[in-house]
Amino acid sequence: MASYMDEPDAGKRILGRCDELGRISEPGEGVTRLYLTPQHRTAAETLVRWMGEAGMDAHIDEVGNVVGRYHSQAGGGPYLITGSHMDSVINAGRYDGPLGVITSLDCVAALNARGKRLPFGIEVVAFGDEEGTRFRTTLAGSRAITGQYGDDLLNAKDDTGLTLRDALSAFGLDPARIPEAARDPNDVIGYVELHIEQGPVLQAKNLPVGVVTAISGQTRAMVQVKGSANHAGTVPMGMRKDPLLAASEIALAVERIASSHDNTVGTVGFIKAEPGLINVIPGSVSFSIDLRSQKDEVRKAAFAEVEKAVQEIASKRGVTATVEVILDLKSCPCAPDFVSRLQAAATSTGSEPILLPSGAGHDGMAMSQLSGIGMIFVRCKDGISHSPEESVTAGDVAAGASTLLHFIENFQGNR
Ligand code: HGY
Ligand code: MN
Ligand code: MN
Repeated sequence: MASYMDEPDAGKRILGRCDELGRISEPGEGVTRLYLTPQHRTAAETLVRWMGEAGMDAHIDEVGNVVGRYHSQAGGGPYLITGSHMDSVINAGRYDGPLGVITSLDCVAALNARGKRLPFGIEVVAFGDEEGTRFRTTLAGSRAITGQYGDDLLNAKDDTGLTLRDALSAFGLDPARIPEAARDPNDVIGYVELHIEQGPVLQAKNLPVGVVTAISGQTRAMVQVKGSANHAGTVPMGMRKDPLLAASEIALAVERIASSHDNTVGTVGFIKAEPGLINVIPGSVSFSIDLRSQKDEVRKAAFAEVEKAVQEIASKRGVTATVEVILDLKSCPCAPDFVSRLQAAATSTGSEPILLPSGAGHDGMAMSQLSGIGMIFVRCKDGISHSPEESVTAGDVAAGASTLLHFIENFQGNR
């Protein structure tokens, strides 16, 4: 039977496994593989198998991350951690997360095929919950590994009302043992992640890979607007207290405020009107706000403007509004020596070592609690992501893989 490494082209090997993993999904368009679901279980078991074939000791940890260790020459650690997330948004592409997991695994498989061990260990992690799609608990997998897991996560509920605590138990995990997932910082010498760019820069510059300088900070909030439900046919327009129109005006204010600040983006991605009937003026509306900026002080100032606009619009329209911040993540710089080593690695593989920030969030924001972090971006078609249209080429994936492998093989085991 052909073995994984029989295919000499790393790009083709990696894309083949991204396709295989991408087929482990709920039915529907694209990939939907949510945290602690049967699809998570099947994908995790597949990754454990692949890691074992690459010479790693692999297991599913206390929060459902898949962890594989390729021990050092002396056996054991300390470990350079690499990987990405295995969960997805709904109707996702095949590469947001899995490309980093499979490429990291491919690097280890290539070393293993050569019988090569390094002065340090390599730990490949497939984080079970980076997106937070099911429980709105983003970075939950990496926060367990860095010992930042709190009851705020365990009490989070999915759309059926099931708590994360109960979902972990149903998955066969014991919430009381979550602290065992935390790493000893002395055992970790760095974190490096390969990820699709999810933006247009590399394509515009016609480059296969780029090196990330920093990950933008993000504020996520849920807004509740309460008006008075009423008959759509009888209430004159001037006498309405319509929360949906207030929410619409607030969404436009988010757009205006974000557009007025450099390198800042604002999105209303979720909105729900209740009772949600064609002939009823809604009584209440809930919606999300996702605000990001490369500079934390800019993000906080912009969010304060949004909160002010929410109250001004609500009082003008005779409705009430509450804003609940559900996530506040500081921007996260990549370690300067990781950036320069990744630039050297990119150059060695024939790519120009371009630097660029990440507007998307990544597990590195949590992993930076343990050690320095670095990120490699791989060009994706038209920058599209969080969509079944996500697309990469085997050539660019091979360039990303050789950049990551060069970084790993030349990494000095200092912290
Ligand atoms: O939202 C993000 O930036 C990432 O996809 N979790
Ligand atoms: Mn994503
Ligand atoms: Mn991602």
